[in-house]
Order: sequence, then structure tokens, then C-alpha cells
Amino acid sequence: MTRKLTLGLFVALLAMGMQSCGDGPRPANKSGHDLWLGDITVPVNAPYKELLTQYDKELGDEGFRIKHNDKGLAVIYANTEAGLMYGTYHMKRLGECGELSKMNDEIVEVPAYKYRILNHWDNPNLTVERGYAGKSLWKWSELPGKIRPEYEEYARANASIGINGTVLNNVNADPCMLTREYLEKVKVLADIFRPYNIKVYLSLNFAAPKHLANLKTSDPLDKDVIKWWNDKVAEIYSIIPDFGGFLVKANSEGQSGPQDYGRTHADGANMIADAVKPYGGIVMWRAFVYAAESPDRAKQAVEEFKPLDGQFRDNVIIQIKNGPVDFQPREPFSPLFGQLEHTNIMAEMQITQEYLGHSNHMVYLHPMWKECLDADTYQKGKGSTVAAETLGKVHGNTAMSAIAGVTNIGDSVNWCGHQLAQANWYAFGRMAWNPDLSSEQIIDEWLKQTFTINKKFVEPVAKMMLASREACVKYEMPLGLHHCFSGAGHYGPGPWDRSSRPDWEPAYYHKAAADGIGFDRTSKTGTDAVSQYHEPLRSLYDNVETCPENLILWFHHLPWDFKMKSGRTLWNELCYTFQEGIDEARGFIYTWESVESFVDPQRYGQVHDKLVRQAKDAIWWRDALMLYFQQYSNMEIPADCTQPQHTLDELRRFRLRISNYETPALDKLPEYNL
Ligand code: GCV
Repeated sequence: MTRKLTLGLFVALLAMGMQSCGDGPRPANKSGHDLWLGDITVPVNAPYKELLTQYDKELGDEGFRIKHNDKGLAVIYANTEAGLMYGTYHMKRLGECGELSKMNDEIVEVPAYKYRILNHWDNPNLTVERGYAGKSLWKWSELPGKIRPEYEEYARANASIGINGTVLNNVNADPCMLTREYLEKVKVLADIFRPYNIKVYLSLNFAAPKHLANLKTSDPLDKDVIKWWNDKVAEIYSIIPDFGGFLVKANSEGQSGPQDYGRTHADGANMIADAVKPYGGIVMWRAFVYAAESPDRAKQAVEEFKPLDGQFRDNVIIQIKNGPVDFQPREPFSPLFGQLEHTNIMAEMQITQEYLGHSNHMVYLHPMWKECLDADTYQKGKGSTVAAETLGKVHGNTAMSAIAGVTNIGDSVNWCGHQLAQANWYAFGRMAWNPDLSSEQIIDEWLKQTFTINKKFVEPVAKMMLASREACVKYEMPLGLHHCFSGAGHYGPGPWDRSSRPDWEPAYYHKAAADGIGFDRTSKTGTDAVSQYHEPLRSLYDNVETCPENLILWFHHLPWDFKMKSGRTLWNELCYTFQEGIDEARGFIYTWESVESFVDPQRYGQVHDKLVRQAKDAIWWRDALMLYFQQYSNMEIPADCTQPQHTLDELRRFRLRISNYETPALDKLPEYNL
């Protein structure tokens, strides 16, 4: 049977599709990777496209208009080639989704965010930090000589969803990326991506002057250091004239930074910003900072960055993770989104599923990201949503709006490790183009372009995927629990795990004890993290009566018999919420089985195996957390819940030996009956 795309997005270009490897017709893509069918060339001078001779302000540099001309032909109009390309993809998408009739009305599309960027956490040695789709796509040792077809396929896929920038290497950056040798390799990728309106960026290692030039210091105020960066940036732009700029992780998790020299984040960011400014480059400076000594990691970004508000150059953007801790299945939005007024800010979402079951679990992430973007910070009253803040609308600085997603892409034949995880890559791009699109619309588009437009497939699978994020929250960390992960690769539960740092131990976050569970972040008895939120949120979160129950253990430490809105005790509420997660994960298997006839055997089987593991992991999570917490609560798991299949001792003895660059094989995990 002909199998259609794996990445709906990819549709865009042609009436083509991506397909799995293995039996069945080979795709026409050159890499043999799991990609497009058919010819992918977009004829740039096709008659249905017209470059405008007078600049149309409404469309800007990347937007397009589709309308009928006097001959009744639908024509794409744009100010730029990029706009025409995006318009073509749009038309193709409508065609693939069976929605060409939408072109009966005029269509105007303009991307919401100016910078729509993927972040790769790829290392020069081909490992990918928190990457669960094989090795890095970038084969550095072969470049610049050998060019793999995947590079252009990657560019096309991204262009079809509007991505216009990519940071090629890990934020834990190897200084070698800035050597002439590597820059020549980067140039090759930049040249391939350019026709697709995609700029390359690099993560830099702040100590590069010491590493690469043997300078005694990397102090951002040292004149030799400043000169070194200026010269290095000039060299980069001489090789890659449209280089986008840098992403920086500084003074975080052991990375070097300006604080090593008694300087501030602003000193460091501005030094780099000044170097790239003449070339139009930008600096994305991460706010992911925390120190072991702090009593509350969730507060530290605001504590460090708020005092620096207004001190950053206008080409610096502070890149903030969606939540205040670290990409947990559910966090409240990071309060830093509502705390800066004179500083550009952007959101960083994680597309790779570090904390959501790696590429073993099917979790459609758009609802999680949208929850963050739609959240109201109330910084300037109602309507100051995270989206509005990061679009620059709250403070009237829209010129530098940006959003980043840490990718889930590797050299795996299906690109993302799980056949359905490509939906998250797709969703990120579509969201960056238009944050108002609903989760429903995006998954509908992706499924239609990737599998079939048959409703009997699309409706149940969309429903399943739409439910998957909430199910993951329920079976991993319900009611605001967070960071109960095993230190081994952040896969599976490890509420008992110990580490070299207190804030790397789950007990720092769940605080389970005889008197109850949860992190007290209230104003009177806790860390007062609630006060980093504006009213009415501050009071809402502070008061246990009004705090939303899906975040209650994020903000409150509560007794095991605390009465929940359902009338149950907290203990029972935890048990039953886990149970819902387990039941939903089991249900995903039945849904998938019900659509078997619409999917080729290979993709069907791969997804089925992983859904089975996902449901087993759901029980594993419940067993581990509740058996561990039971030591403190002395309460029983209700008889009508699935009963534990392993003892606490067995689970504690289980060791998953994986690094931060791997996902576990399905047969290396604890066995469970479903
Ligand atoms: C790239 C978390 C991850 C790290 C990651 C870090 C970051 O701590 O576990 O692997 O490092 O976030 O975002 O910098």
C-alpha cells in the first residue's frame, strides 16, 4: 500500500508524503530516510505566484496573500521569495487536507513571531543531549565534503511549517564549534538552508577565548576578550554573511559565564551583542539558572534577571523555559514572563520528550505549550498573556519577538524516534507561525497530511493524541507533583533517588514526609514563590482553597488526608488520578487497534509496541510513587485501583543504565501485565 507522510508538514511541498522504511514502495526522497514521496521542487516562477512591486506593509517580509485574479486563478502575492514559498506551502497544506475551497475567500497569513527557531542539543561527537531519535543529523566528520540529502529535506520540512532559524549545537557548547574548521562545515549547512529562509545560529561556550586562544580570562569586560569576540564574529560573518547569532547558556549547570569574573548576565550578553550588532545578529541568552544552595529553584530566574531589567542591548533576547523549573509535564508558567519590562523575552519549549516518556511515549505536546502561551501574567492587567509578552505586545517592542523549541530530531529513519512524535515538530512550527491555532486544528492537519483524510482514522486518533498530554501528567506526576524522575536519563520514576546536589534529588521537589506531601511555596509558611506572580494569581495560588488542584502540590504542602474538591482525601485523589492515567494509556492501545486498517503494517506495529510500553510505564510510575509515598502516609491503595505488580524494594533495585543521550529499549524496562 502507498504510505503517506510521517510529517504532515512535509506535505506542504508537494502532493507528497513521508513514509516509513521497510517494505512497500521506496520514497522518492534521496536520503532513503523516512521522508517525502514525489518530486519536491517548488517552481519559483510558477504563474500563480507574484512578487509585489510595491511593498505591502501588511504582509511584511514573510507574509503572503492568496486571492483570485481577474482570470479566476488563485494567486499567491508576497513582498519576498520567502513569502511566496510560505504561501505555496500553505496552498499545498490546504490541498492535502482537502480544504482548497478555503481559497474561495482571500487568505492573508503573516507569521506572529519574527524568530521561529529550533534548538538542537547536538554535540560534535554526534550524541544528542536528551535526544531520543538516534544520533545527530549533522555528520560533522563528513562535512564540508560530503553532503547528505537529509540536510535539504530537513530544511524543506522546516520551511513548510515556517521555521526560519536553527541553532545547530548543544547549549552545553563545545568550544570547537567556533573554530575555522567547524565554521567551514556550518557554512555548508547555512548554504543549504538559505533558499528555505532558514538562518543558522550557534550555541557558544562563554569560555571560548580561554579554550581557543589561550587568553588568561574570558572576562566580558577585558579588552583582549572583547577583541577576540569581535574578531571571531567578523570571521564568522565573512564565512556566513547571514549568520543569525548566538544562543548562550551561561553560569548554569557548570557552564562558564560572566559571573565567573564577578560580572553580570547583562555584561556577558552585551559584549556578545555588541560584536554581532553591526551584522544584524542577535543573542539569545538563557534564563535557565539555578544554584544548589537556593531553597527554591523555581524562584531563581526572577531573582537573577529582574534586577537586570533594562540593562540588556536591544539585540539580546532572554530565553525563558515555559515553566520555572524544567520542562516538567505540568508547571505553572515561569513568572519571569511577567517580570521584565525593558528587556526582550522569548519562550523556550521542549519538543524532545525529556520528561514525557522520551520517544517511547505518544504525547502530543501542543496543549502543554498553548497552556503556557495562553496563561495570563497580568503584568499590565488582564490580557498580558505569555504569548502577548513574548510577541512584545505588552510593552510595545514587537520587533524582536521570538520563540524556540528544543528539537526531537535525530538521524532515526522516522526522524523523531516515534512515528507520532513528528506531530510535535510540526505543531511547534505551526504554533510559532500562529499561536492562536488550536491543538485540534494542528493535529487534524498533521494527521491528514501524514496518514489519510478519512474521518474514521482522523477523528479517533486526534482524540487520542489530544488526550495524551493530560494522561501523561496523570500517570507521571498528578496534582502539581514534579521532578520525581529517576536520575538515569530522566526516564521512569525515582522518587527515592539521591544525587550530589540536593536540587537534583526528587525529595527536594515532592517533600513527601509523615505530615504530607508537596512543595510549600506560599507566602506565610513557604518560599513565597507565589509572590513572583501578579495579582490575582498571587492570591489564587497562595490560598489552598483557590489554588487550581492540578497545581496544588506545586504550591502547597498538604496532609495526606487533606480533603479535595471531590470529597476524597489527597491520598485517594492521587491514587485515582494515577488510575485515570493508567486507564487512558490502556485506552490508547485500543484506539490504535481500531484504526489498524488505515495504517501500513510497519508504522502500525511500531506505534502499537510503544503504546503497550507506555501503558506499562504508567503502572510503573504509579507503583513507584505510591508505594514510596505509602511509607509516609500509611494509607492503602484503594481496592478498585489496579494493584501494584512489584514491591517497592524490587522497583528500587531496578537500574536503568542509560546516559543523557539515550532512550531505553522497550525490553529493558520492568515487566508489567496490562
Ligand atoms: C542541555 C535540563 C536537562 C539538561 C539540559 C538543561 C538545559 O537540566 O536535563 O540536559 O542541558 O536542562 O536546558 O540547559
